[in-house]
Amino acid sequence: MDRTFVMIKPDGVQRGLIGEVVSRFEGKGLKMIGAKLELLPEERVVEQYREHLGKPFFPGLKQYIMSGPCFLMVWEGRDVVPVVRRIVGATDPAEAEPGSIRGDLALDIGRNVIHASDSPESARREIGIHFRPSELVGYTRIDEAVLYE
Ligand code: D4T
Repeated sequence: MDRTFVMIKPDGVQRGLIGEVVSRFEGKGLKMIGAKLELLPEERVVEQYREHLGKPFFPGLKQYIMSGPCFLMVWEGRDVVPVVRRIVGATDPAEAEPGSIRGDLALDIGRNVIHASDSPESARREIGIHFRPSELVGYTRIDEAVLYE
């Protein structure tokens, strides 16, 4: 099964949206195999967003991500990377479709509630930045027998 990395950013945690976000992924049939609430150290924020180093929004982004706890998760399921990106919605909440997390729950690109990996390669890299293998739990969900053909 494919895996992806998802992170509820400090605005989402502060606004009490952890449960709402988790329940959307659970309802879809995806399986959570790792989760933790953490204040991220600077090195991991820089590693996470290394493609944006040097961009004008990077200092503000780093400060915001480090401003409070983030809720980090790993989710598993068929085609989980694109499936989760669609549930999350466009980066700019003003463009995000209603029904998506950002479309329903955010207004500002700089406070867009959630991050999700944009490719299987990014997912592998980001899971490796934030989780040790021992923090990921392999198990069978009771509904898996009816979720997939
Ligand atoms: P993340 O990585 O947070 O899930 O966002 P996306 O994958 O959807 O979008 P991204 O990598 O292009 O942007 C990373 C992060 O930077 C913030 N940002 C982005 C910002 O504050 N101003 C901007 O102009 C852009 C492009 C939002 C998400």
